Formats: sequence, C-alpha cells, structure tokens
Amino acid sequence: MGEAGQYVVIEQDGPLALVVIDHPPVNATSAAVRAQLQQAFVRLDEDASIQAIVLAAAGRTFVAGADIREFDFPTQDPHLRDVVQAIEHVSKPVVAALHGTTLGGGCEIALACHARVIDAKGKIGLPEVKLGLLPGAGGTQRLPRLVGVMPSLDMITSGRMVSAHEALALGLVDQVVGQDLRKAAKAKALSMIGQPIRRTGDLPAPSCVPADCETFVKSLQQKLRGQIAPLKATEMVMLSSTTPFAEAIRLESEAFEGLKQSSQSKAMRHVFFAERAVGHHPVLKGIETDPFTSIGVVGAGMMGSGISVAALDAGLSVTMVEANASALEKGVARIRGLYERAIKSGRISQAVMDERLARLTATHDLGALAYQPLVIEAIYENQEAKKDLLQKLDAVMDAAGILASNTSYIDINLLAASTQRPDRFLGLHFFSPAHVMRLLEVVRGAATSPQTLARALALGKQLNKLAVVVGVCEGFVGNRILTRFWDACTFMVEDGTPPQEIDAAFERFGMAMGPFAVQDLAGLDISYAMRQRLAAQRQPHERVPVLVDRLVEQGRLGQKSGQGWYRYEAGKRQVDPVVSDLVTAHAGEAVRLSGEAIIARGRAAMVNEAAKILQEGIVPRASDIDLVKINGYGFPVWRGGVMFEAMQFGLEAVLAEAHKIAQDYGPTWEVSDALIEAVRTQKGFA
Ligand code: 3H9
Repeated sequence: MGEAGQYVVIEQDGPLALVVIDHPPVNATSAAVRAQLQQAFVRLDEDASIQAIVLAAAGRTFVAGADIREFDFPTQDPHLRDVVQAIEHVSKPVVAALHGTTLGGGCEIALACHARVIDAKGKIGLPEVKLGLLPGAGGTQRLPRLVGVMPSLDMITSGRMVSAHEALALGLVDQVVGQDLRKAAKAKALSMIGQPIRRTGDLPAPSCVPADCETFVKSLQQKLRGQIAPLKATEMVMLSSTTPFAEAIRLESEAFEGLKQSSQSKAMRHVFFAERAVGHHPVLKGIETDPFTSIGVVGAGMMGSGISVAALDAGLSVTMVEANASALEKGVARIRGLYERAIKSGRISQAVMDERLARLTATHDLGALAYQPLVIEAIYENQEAKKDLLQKLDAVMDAAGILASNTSYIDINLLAASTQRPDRFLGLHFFSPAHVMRLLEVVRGAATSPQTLARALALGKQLNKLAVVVGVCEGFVGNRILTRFWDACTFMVEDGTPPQEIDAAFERFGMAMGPFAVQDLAGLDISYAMRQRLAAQRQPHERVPVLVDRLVEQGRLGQKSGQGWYRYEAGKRQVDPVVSDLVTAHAGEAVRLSGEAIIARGRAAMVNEAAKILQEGIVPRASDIDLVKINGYGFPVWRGGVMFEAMQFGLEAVLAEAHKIAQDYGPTWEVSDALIEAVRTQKGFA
C-alpha cells in the first residue's frame, strides 16, 4: 500500500507505466481516488518517457464501483464521468488489468481503457440497478459500442456479472489470462505502442432493431412491478444508437443524478448495507470454521429435496434419509426432475447433473447419518413426530455433529430439549423452494453455542443463502409478521373488502403476490392447522379469522385443490362468486376499504409486530427484519423492507393506524412500546 491517503501508485518499467489503485477493501472510487487517478493520467500523458500504460488494482479485486457511502452527499469533483473521459483521451495506449469483481464505476473505467485483459477467475458487470441506479460514468454508452445493444440491455437491466469467458465472447474484454495478469497486460500494452488507439467512445453507434427493443421493454415492465431504474437504464442504452456520444453521456449523467435522489435508490442502498451488517454478529468474533463437505437431510418431501439440491449445487455431498419407500423414490425423482429442467433450459449440462447426482446418497437408514457434521430434519410440521425423530438422530449421531430443524413455527428450545446436545442444536428455516429462495432464518436456541451458530452461518454462506440470525418465538421473524399480516387482511375481508381488491392493492404496492394469492399457493390447510394448534392458548376475546376456516372446511385448500380464495382454471386465478357471496353474507354492514386504507392497515399490522420482535431482542437490528421480508416474503426491495418503508412513509401515521387496529381487533393487537418510543423520540427504528 502507498502512504496514508495515497490511493493511486505509479511504477515505471521502461516505456511502460503501471498505475495501481490501492483503496481497500474493494478499491471503490471515493473522491480522493478519483482525484489521484485523474492526476496520474494527466501526468503520464505529459511524460514523454512513457509510451503505454497498464491500469491495475491492488488487493482482492479491481475497482468494485463508485463509493456507495458517498451517494447520500453531493458529488465532489472530479466526477467519475470526467476521470473516465480523461483516461479514454490519453494519447498512449492504456490497458486495464482486471481481477476479482470489476463492477459499476470499475467496469466503466475498464470500458474507457483502450484494451482489457482479465484474469480467468474474474467477473465483470454493471450492477447499478441493484442500487436503484444506472451506470453514470458512460457505461450505458460505451458497453453497447463494444458488445451491442441487446447484450447491454441484458447486462445492465439485470445487473448480472458475467464470467471472464462470457465477457470475451461478448467482446467486452480482449484477452483472458490464466496466470500473471499484470505481465500479460504489460505485454498487451507494449504490443499496442505505435498502433492506432481504439477509443470505445469513438466506435460507431451500435445498431438497434426497434421491434427487439420493444419486446424487451414489454417483458421488463412485466417483471419490474414498479421499479424504475431498469427502465431508465433501457432508455439510456437505446440512446447509444440514436444520439451523439457526448449528448448521450450528458443525458446519462442527468438520469443518474435523478435516480441517486430517488426514494427507490435510497431504499436499495439501505438494503445493500443491511446485507453487509447481517453477518456481523458479536458472538462470532474470532471463531474460525471449516467449510462443510457433506451434510445429512432427513425427509425427502418438498423441503428435504430442495435443501438437498441447494447443498448439491454448492458442491457438497448429501445423504438424504426418508423412512417411507415411495416418498424416498419421489424425493429422488423430484431432484432428478429439477436437474433435467435445468438442462432443458440450458442452465447446466448433462455432465454437471451426473456429477451432482453422484454426490447424493438416498437411503432409509438413519444410521447412514452417524458421522455427518450436520443433519437437518425436514419432515412434516408436527411437534411429536419431530421430537421422536430428533431423539433417534441424537442417538445415532457422533457427539460432535450438529442437529438442525427446518421447522417454521415449532419452539426450537422445546425440540432441543429432546436431544442430549442442545448446544449443538438450532433451527435452519429454509424457504420453499429451498434451492431457489435466498433467505435462511438461523434460529438460535437458548443453549445454541456460538461455535454451532458460526458453523451454521458458514453453511448458509456456502449454500449462497442470506442467513439472518433470529431468536426463538412463534413463527420466528418472517412467519410471525406474516401471520399478523394475513390475519389483518382476512379481517378486512370479513369486514367487507373483497380479497381480490386487497391482493390488487398489495401487488400495486410492489409485492410479488397479494396475501390471498399467496395463501392459496401455500395451501390454506397449513395456517388452519396452526390455528387449531394454538386454539388452547387463545385469549378469551381474541379475534380469530373465521372465513378462511370456512373455506378449508369446504375442501377449498388453495391451488392444490383448484379452489381457495380464488378458483383456478388452467393455472389462472379467477374471482369465485362463491367466495364473493360468502364475504357479502359474512360482512353484513360492509366497510369497503380504499387501496390506500388497505395498505395502511397491512403496513401497521406488520410494523407493530416487527416492533415487538425488536423489543424482545429476537433480532438486533430493524434492517434484519427488512431483509427477511424482502428475501422470504416478496416485499419489494425498492421499498427497502417493511421497517425502512414505514419510516419513509412516516411512523406517526403508522402508530395512529396501529391504535385503530388494537381497538378493532382486540387484546393481542396491543400497540408495541417500541413503536410508541420510535415515534416519541423521533429516532425511528435502529
Ligand atoms: C456505481 O459504481 C455508480 C457508477 O456507475 C457511477 C458513478 C458516477 N462502495 O460485500 P462485502 C464494502 S454504483 C463502498 O462484504 P464480498 C462493503 O460495505 C456501485 N463500500 O465483500 C464491506 O464493508 P464492511 C456499483 C463498498 O467480497 C466491504 O466493502 N458497484 C462497496 O462479499 C466488503 O464488501 C456495486 O454495486 C462500494 N461500492 O463482495 C458493487 N462495495 O466490511 C457493490 C463493497 O465495512 N459491492 N463495499 O461491511 C459488491 O457487490 C460486493 O461488495 C463485492 C465484494 C462483490 C464487491
């Protein structure tokens, strides 16, 4: 590293200058980096002894983008756009040497260099849309000039990183190197001395087939559910084929600044930092863990087979145990089917499927789990059955093994007590489909040791999950809030608002699916069983949803029985007059809520419960709750999660609605002290 405050270092090697950006941890282009980079290039351009330049970065990665922490403040000079422009206009060849993750502003710097050499393990992309932004330093204009309009639209609107080899195939980089990146970049730079310089900004405007773009925009609009950045980015990319470069860069810059101020980008930046914070758990400090090479899974149903696939995909071996012969067969067939579909859609090859399936052992024998370092039970949701199985597992497993339950509601401490290893016991609550859904609630029991927790988090990382540590309570974080939300929505129906209007309101709000459509997908019998289980603990005057139980009693279990809150015809949901009549008959003097009132009620129901969760210390941060709702329950990421959204909306109004709810729905809906406190102190939720 250079001296303190020195982030750009120049080394001369004969006619070559090596410029190294050294700004840990990810070489983000903070104001000082931008200024020093610009100065370096101005100086080298003037230095007659230098004939070519290699731009590289120190540490684990080339520049991973602009410094996101600066986005809450006005941009300081020089602007990255101008630094990039200065690099492009240097009169000698400039070669970028890329390693690690070349992202955002880092990719834009690379695009302005005159050639790009990338390490074979490197990745490159423009992920700005994931922060509610678009590339703001020329990316929307230079990328299409190198790779064409359609591939640029794909990369920029999805924000996905491409591998070194894909980047080469696209024409985004010029060379992929297996080793000694800088040596290869220097050789490339030397070979370019005396040759005409290929400036990306000077390349001809790319062509664009309007019909292709139109189709692309239409399908994008369907996916976005209210998110603005990808559409704005599409507009900018399309300018590359119609508008002079300098003018398009000016428009891109304007669009970037507009988005930077938008509530969507603020929300998505909040989510970015929330994801970084979630893994920092004080009890884990200093604990090192080895990666897992194998795990055991008990249960071959939807959850068990999904968890197995997640582990197989991550390179682990899996022993899947199921007592019932036909269920085991079905589980294996389900896994095979998932891989066959992945082959059909071109996501994996036959060889990859064969290799993954070779790591799967399917058996009836619990004894096969004796030496597994971690076993996840994923059988059906029944306390006694789970306790019985856990006792058996405890008896067969090696003393060091960790036992985990995939329960979504049952008390982890109760389950832990049925084993002799409560310190090596915890909940690993996966979401269905477990090989797809990113969220993993890691439930820490009263006796779970820090070592066990650390190992579970390590497993989560290996499986590419977003692991959120939560404490023990009914439904943990996600389902506990969901139950309140669903109950409030059902009460709205019982009081006269049709379910389809409630679904429509939340879908307009940006949720992936409205609450009744989700209930139909999950199966109405699941929450029915939960209500039956909790009936004995109910307070005398507690309001309980009744309409949904009526549907279940009529055999309307949701999508699986073809009818639930809706009727399903050829997979399409239709409003069912039977349900409408039921609602009308039940509601009597109906109160039909407006879209706004529906959202206000749903929001307050969720936030009030979330505030109680915070108050009880189930999670340490409000932002952990945001991550759970976004990654497990379809809450729109561009609203920043349930707590962030409520704070943006205004907690006073949320509190007022929570008071109304408490009045309407009764004792268990009392207003949380934490919500009252957040409003009183004006500090919101931390
Ligand atoms: C952009 O470039 C806009 C331009 O188009 C236009 C400008 C005009 N800034 O994730 P990790 C921190 S928008 C500031 O744990 P990993 C991060 O907070 C940007 N800080 O490591 C963490 O700090 P801490 C486009 C950043 O190895 C530490 O670095 N770029 C930034 O799992 C380590 O991060 C992106 O969106 C940043 N840009 O993953 C890329 N990036 O230790 C965003 C990271 O205090 N970054 N930090 O918690 C990433 O995707 C991942 O961090 C990366 C590394 C893949 C790079």
